[in-house]
Amino acid sequence: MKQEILESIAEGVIDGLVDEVRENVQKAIEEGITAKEILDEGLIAGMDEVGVLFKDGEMFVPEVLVSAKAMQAGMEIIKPLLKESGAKMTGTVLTATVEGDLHDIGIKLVGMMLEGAGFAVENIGVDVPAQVIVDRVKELKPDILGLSAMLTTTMTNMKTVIEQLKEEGLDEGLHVMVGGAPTSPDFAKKIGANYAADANEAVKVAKQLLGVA
Ligand code: B1M
Repeated sequence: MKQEILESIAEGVIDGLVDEVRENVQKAIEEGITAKEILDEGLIAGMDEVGVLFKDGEMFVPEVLVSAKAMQAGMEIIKPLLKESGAKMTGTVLTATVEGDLHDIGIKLVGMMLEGAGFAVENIGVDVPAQVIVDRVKELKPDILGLSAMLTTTMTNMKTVIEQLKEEGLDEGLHVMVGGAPTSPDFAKKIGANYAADANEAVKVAKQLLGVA
């Protein structure tokens, strides 16, 4: 019974069935399944599979977004229970689209996939000035800072953020991950960051950085 419910949650996430995931998560709680089990063996298991299907070209961006919505619907129900039980998230990630850049579909997808993998994610929006990002890093103390840029004219602002983090001594113990169409592994290396090509790779890189791969 327990396995059956968890599998139907995972399948609901893969198929993007928001209401069904919500109902099955509620049912799982009533059956005494812990929030951590629902997260790991239901919601994250489903998103893991979505990641594989996305990578293999068997799922596309709109479908991934619907799956992420279903996953988030389940997350909303278990979040308070997870807090109560003190279950540890995989890590904390702060994300932003750098100054001058209004593109956010990609970084939101990255955030959703990271949440699906058990990371706590805070997105502070688009067109975010370096100082605002640095100030939020200071307050939140995330494990990873994820920066996105979709324009060749804004990708240089990623370097500004990293320089400012260094100036304020906030780079110690903080991993910076960058991505977005104009960025590349070479560019990331040059500015002292880690690179991920897409949402799926972002999860892989984030896990590697925190040693939870
Ligand atoms: Co704009 N745009 N856009 N745009 N737009 C591009 C990026 C462009 C390539 C289109 C083109 O000309 N072929 C081009 C950039 C050219 C360049 O600089 N080399 C461009 C341009 C020029 C512009 C404007 C300047 C147009 C104008 O006004 N003249 C303008 C700029 C506004 C600004 O930002 N200041 C502009 C505006 C817009 C809209 C507002 C209309 C809209 C954005 C809506 C929104 O995001 N809310 C828009 C869109 C939709 C696009 C395209 C068509 C699609 C982008 C997208 O959402 N893709 C885009 C062309 C294209 O890419 N085909 C284009 C889907 C998304 C899931 O993929 O964003 O690549 P993507 O994200 C991926 C990866 O990149 C990666 O993972 C994601 C998921 O797999 N990734 C990360 C992203 N961030 C990451 C961070 C990570 C790791 C991975 O770690 C932290």
